[in-house]
Amino acid sequence: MTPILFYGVPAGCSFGSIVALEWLQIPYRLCRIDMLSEEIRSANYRRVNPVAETPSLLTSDGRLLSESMAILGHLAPHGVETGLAFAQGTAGFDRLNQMLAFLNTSLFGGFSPLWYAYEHELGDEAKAALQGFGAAQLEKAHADLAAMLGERPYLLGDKPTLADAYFYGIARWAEYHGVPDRASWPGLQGLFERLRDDPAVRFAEAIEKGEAAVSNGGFQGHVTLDEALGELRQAA
Ligand SMILES: N[C@@H](CCC(=O)N[C@@H](CS)C(=O)NCC(=O)O)C(=O)O
Repeated sequence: MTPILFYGVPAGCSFGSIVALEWLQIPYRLCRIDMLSEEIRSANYRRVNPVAETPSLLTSDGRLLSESMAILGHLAPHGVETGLAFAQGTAGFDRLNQMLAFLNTSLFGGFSPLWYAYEHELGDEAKAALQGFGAAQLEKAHADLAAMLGERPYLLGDKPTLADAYFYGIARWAEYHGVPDRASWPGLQGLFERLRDDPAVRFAEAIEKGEAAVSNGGFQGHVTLDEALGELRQAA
C-alpha cells in the first residue's frame, strides 16, 4: 500500500517528515490531523498513535509507526543513493543519527516550555519562568548547533540530508515565540533561508495552510482519518 503520513496542524513537527517524503521521491499520501480540535485525542486517532501525537506513519507493509526519529529512520534507506541518508555501518549513518537526536532533544526540547506557556492559562510568574527557561535552552541549542554547522551550507555538509528537513520544521517555531533571534547565528540563519526557498519546504507550507500545493515528489493526495483506518483494518 502507499504509505500515509498523519501530520499535525498548525505548525506540527510532522513538517520535517513531509519535506523528507518529498525529497525522497517515494509515493505517499497524507492524513491531516487538527491538533486544535478533539480529533487528535479521539479514540480513532489513538488507534493510530496511542499517545495522541503527530506525526505517525502507516507504512507500505501496513504497520503503524510513530516518533519522528523512527519515521525518518524508516524512510532513510530510500535516501542512501541520493545522499539524503546513509547506509547503516557508515560514518554518515552515525553522524545523521547524532544530528537528528540533537535536534529532537535539545532543539525541540528548548521550545517545549515556550509551547506550554503559549497553550496554557498560567499566572504571570509561571509563564515568565517557563519563557525564561525555554529562551535559555534555545540560546544554548542554537549556539551549539551553529558551532556544529560551522561554514557548511547544510547540517552535515555540502548537501541536504533528512536532518535539514527536520531542522526547518522545528527551527521555524522561533517565529511564533520571538526567541531566539536566529540572526545572531548567521550560519544558522543562512541554512534556514536556504531551506525556506526549497520547493519541498514550500510544498509542506502550502499543505499545512490547506492551499494548493505543487509536489515535485510522490504525493498522491489526502485521505481522511476514517479512510486510513479502513485501510489499516484491511491490512490487519
Ligand atoms: N517525540 C515526538 C513528539 C511529537 C509531538 O510532540 N508532536 C506534537 C506536535 S509537534 C503533537 O502532536 N502534539 C499534540 C497536541 O498538540 O495535542 C516526535 O518527535 O515525533
